[in-house]
Amino acid sequence: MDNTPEQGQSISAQEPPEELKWSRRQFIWGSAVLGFAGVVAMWGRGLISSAARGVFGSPVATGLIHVYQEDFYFVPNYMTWRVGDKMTMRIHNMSLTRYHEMQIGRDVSTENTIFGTLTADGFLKDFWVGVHVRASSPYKIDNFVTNKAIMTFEGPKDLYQLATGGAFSPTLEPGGHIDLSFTVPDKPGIWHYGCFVQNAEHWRFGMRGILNVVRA
Ligand SMILES: [Cu+2]
Repeated sequence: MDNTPEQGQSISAQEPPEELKWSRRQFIWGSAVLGFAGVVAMWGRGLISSAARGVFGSPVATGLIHVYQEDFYFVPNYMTWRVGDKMTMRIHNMSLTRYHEMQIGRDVSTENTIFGTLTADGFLKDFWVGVHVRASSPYKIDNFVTNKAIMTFEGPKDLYQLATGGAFSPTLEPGGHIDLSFTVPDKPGIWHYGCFVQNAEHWRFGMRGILNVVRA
């Protein structure tokens, strides 16, 4: 019985070493830090960022922004713009083989075919109507429908391959790009952007995005 602790000296009754004595406050702060680290780690995986985006919206894009067209998606596929911000949107067609366009609007047009009702050639409601847009740095433009935007063009106008019909939309050849400078109009709410090239196949393949326009 030599190993039995004497009364008053049992292990459980001993004071823990000083460094193990976490106060309640330390515990709460420690948990908060660990929780925050977890959130940051998950943010990297996009889980929290997409959840937060659903609640708070994506970070506001302003100044010079880049939109990349790929086969068949946009990067980014979600943007938030703030009314009154001055923006230059540089659209790049990154495809090596495909033409791509970018319309922004609401209400996709449809047509009835023997295959049923199909997406037609674009949006019925054009975001760019009445917006002052300055176009510049045109390169490898297939055609550019400006619809009812109020346009100014930098450089020789024939480089823009101006065309008519449908919503505002530059269509870029593979490797092409264009800059569009504008002040975000007071048209708040959710808008959509998309590419309707090849009988709207690109749109159906998922070449689309969401634009959230917020008031300052
Ligand atoms: Cu496309």
